[in-house]
Amino acid sequence: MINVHVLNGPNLNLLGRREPQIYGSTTLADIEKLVRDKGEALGLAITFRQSNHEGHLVDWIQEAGAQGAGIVINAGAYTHTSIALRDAIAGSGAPTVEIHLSNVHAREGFRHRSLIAPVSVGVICGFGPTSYLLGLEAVHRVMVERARLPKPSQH
Ligand code: CA2
Repeated sequence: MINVHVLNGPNLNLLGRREPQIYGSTTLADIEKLVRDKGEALGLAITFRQSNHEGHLVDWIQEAGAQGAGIVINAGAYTHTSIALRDAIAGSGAPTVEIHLSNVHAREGFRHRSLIAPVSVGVICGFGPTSYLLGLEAVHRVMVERARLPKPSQH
């Protein structure tokens, strides 16, 4: 069975309770339910986590890599600052899709740069909670495709 870890960074625990004009009224628990339903439809095993602490996210990325799992990550503000997350994703070998609720490119300049995008398979942003479902579908497709391709020879 394909495993996907859906990881959420700082302040995403506040979703639906503050700043609804930017992030909407859906809570992280609502998003988890949507992700679990979509995961079931795709036949995926889902691990869904949130932390405000960078090191927890690093540990979870390493764990996903060790399990051969894929990652869908909304790293929140760490997206724009964290070399540690970038190194963890690169080192994990886990196919990773970066996602955001908001269209970060339509917002402040400091949100236009992502340190994790260059080590991710791709980026999805601007679709609200649907970004999570698109991210899940994308990582699923990448993992199915990679499993189908012959392994590169060692020579
Ligand atoms: O759009 C996204 O998903 C973001 O990752 C959200 C982050 C932001 O720093 C990124 O630039 C884009 C912020 C998450 C904070 O969420 C809150 C929710 C409610 C109230 C306050 C913060």
